[in-house]
Amino acid sequence: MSSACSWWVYLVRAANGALYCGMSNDPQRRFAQHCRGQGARFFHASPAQALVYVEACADKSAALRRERAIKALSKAAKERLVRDFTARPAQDYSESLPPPAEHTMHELILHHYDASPFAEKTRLLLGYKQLSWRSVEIPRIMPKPDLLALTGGYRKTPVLQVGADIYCDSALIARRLEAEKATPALFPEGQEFVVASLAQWADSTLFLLAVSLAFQPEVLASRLQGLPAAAAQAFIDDRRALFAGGAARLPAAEHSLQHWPTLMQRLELQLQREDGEFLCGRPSLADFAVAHPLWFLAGAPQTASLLAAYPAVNAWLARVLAFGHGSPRAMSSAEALAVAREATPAPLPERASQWPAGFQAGQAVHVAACDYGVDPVQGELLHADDECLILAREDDRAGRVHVHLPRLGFVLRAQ
Ligand SMILES: N[C@@H](CCC(=O)N[C@@H](CS)C(=O)NCC(=O)O)C(=O)O
Repeated sequence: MSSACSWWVYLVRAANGALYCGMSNDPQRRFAQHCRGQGARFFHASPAQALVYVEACADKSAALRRERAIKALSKAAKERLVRDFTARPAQDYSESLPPPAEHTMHELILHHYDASPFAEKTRLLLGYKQLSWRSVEIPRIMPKPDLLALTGGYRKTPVLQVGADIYCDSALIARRLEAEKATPALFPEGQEFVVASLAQWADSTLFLLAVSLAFQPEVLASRLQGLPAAAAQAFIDDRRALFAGGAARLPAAEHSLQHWPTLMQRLELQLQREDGEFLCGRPSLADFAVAHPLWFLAGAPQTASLLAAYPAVNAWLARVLAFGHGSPRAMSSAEALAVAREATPAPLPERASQWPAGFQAGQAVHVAACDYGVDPVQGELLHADDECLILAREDDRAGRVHVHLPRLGFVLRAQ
């Protein structure tokens, strides 16, 4: 076996004695991730303890076949593999491991501003997971030259940066944070679809309803009170432009005012149940997604009254907000650009690529949100799987970056 080979199957022993089989182009890094509870739910039941078997494969598809074959073996046959492997002379054992790849741990950098509901959702996710992060304040309206140097065109708030990897949209950021730290989970096992779908509904329907209530002319006027007239007008013009060209429409305030109590009453009834501490029993992404539009309305006296009649909703909202924001430390946008420039994008995910029909690796593409803020990101398509697209792009100020965008709610087009 030669260490020049780039794909491996491996077995990891969990603390309870069970064996986990996986494949990777860097089994030691993979093992380190498993030790942090990442990369396989298997280790949520019992933590990873030792990398006990590695086998070199000719290429990725050979590794996939071998992984399937090993997974199909009986426990006794897997134990035999481990015994024979570890019984080999020590030198042989270490020679068969690939050289450890160089991986730098980068800080989580959130580009956001205080008043943004989606930023508040993301700050609470960071608090829920008790993560440390760097906070870069971005402008509320265009232009956002430093942010766009990283994203290549995506302008919405927030954006997460990890070294030279840029994550657009809070739904994808949630998945990145789950990969960063598996517990406490945002997608509790067995509830992944329900949680993601409820969050998607809240991030779209419920959020737009809340915005239409907060942007009623007299409410908006008092929200913008204190701003010079020109700045208030610039904000209004910016938000009008934000919705140009996208599929989303703000509901008329007249409709939202009539629909709002029905939704609040449903939420109230669900939360009044004895076990109604959180929407799906234990905390999940759904709580944070439903909470941020309510936080937005609660933040202004003219709209806070829309929540007043729902005591269980208020108690639940206080519980969600009590997760706090984790440990942020300010960073300037210039520093964040320097981090991107000096970093190398992380290796691409090992998950098999799911290319959308008609697209392939290396193609020049652009990707844009479908709903609003549809400014496209252009780049070279590197990876596509069920949840995300990754584009590579070069920027004069940010260097080579990988921009990660969600599949859902975004459209990919050939350039
Ligand atoms: N689907 C996006 C929506 C983000 C969004 O709409 N953010 C608002 C602020 S809460 C925004 O970008 N407004 C315009 C801006 O900040 O420039 C996500 O989940 O991140």
